[in-house]
Amino acid sequence: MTVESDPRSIAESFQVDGSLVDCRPYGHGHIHQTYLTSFQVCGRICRYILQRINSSVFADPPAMMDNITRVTSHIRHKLQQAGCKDIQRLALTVVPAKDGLPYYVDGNGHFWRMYVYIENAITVEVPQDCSQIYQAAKAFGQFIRQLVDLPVPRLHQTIPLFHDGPTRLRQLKDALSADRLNRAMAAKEEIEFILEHQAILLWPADLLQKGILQTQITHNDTKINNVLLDATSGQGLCVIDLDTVMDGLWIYDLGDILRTTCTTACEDEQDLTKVKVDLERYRAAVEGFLKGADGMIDCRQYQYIPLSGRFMALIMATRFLTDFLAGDMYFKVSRPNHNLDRCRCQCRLVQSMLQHAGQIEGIVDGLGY
Ligand code: ADP
Ligand code: GN1
Ligand code: MG
Repeated sequence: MTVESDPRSIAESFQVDGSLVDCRPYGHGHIHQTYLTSFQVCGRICRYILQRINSSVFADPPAMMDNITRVTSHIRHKLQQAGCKDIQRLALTVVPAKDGLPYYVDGNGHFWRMYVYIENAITVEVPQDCSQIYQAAKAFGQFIRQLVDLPVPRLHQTIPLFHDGPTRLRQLKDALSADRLNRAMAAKEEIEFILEHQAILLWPADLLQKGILQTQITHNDTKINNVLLDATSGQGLCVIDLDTVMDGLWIYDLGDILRTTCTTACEDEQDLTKVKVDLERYRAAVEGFLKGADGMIDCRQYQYIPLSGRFMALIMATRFLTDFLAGDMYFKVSRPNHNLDRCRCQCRLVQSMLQHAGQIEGIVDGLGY
């Protein structure tokens, strides 16, 4: 039996000064094991985020860390050129391991990494108001703009076909035909809903193939808790969780921030009556993202904005359902049927987006282009 590595001793394998005084689980991410660590240095406390990388999800952690190192250096350089102050809080800083690599491999072959903890910042799971939504979406929009001139070579594809609708649909169908745990019965309505609405999943890949949409570097995981907001001013501070930064479509990034902010319900809300689009929230996400992207998105493509939210909500419904059927192997779960609840919630959100399609188009028409 393998003995799990103690995060406290792993923390000391990175280039940090001082002595470790605290190490505790942190955050609500679905993928990695995240810890907040505190070191005492000359009477002062310095904090760092330590993460055990989930290598079932990310097959090549060194390639992923290579992407992250390049992306964070590029952003830092741009901020320096623009004369920004407080750059340590505006871009993630990777702390190298003692051997100089941007990760550490423990005795069990697990990969770990460390970031400087950004102080006086918050992450929200459900935004309290439209201002938080606007600020978060603006930060994600700015992020894709900052990366438009990242020098070659292309970033590694850390998860191939990550947002490819046809692939996700096929994975669902495979899990459904295997139905290893006899769970399909419990998800009858959701399976029907996704299959009935599968055209929503196929649309982006089709537009990409026709050359109507082009790839650029995108974040690909722009849910609201992947951006830090300044605790004092409320402004968008720093985009985090850079594991999936790679070639993608802007509709993935706008779609995911829309999906996670256009309702007051959490992603795993069990009371489905709470899961509905709030049009003011929707508008705040669209306006923030376009403001941050600052002309990066051709206004002739604004017609795809309504599609973006529907696409990301349905692709997440599909992935949650696939994982439910496969036995909860991918997303962290904390209760029975957790992935099924998440799937239900996303299906309901798609339904509400479709019900409000006219008003959503009105928001897009009002953008003034
Ligand atoms: P996951 O991929 O599992 O979602 P994240 O990288 O998003 O992991 O980290 C989980 C949480 O930890 C984030 O939602 C955020 O609250 C917090 N976090 C991560 N990095 C930092 C950082 N550098 N400074 C402050 N908080 C952070
Ligand atoms: C995962 O890592 P985290 O929790 O920010 C997932 C996203 C999903 C999200 C749903 C690499 O994001 O794609 O949208 O859960 N990340 C990966 O909450 O699969
Ligand atoms: Mg995250």
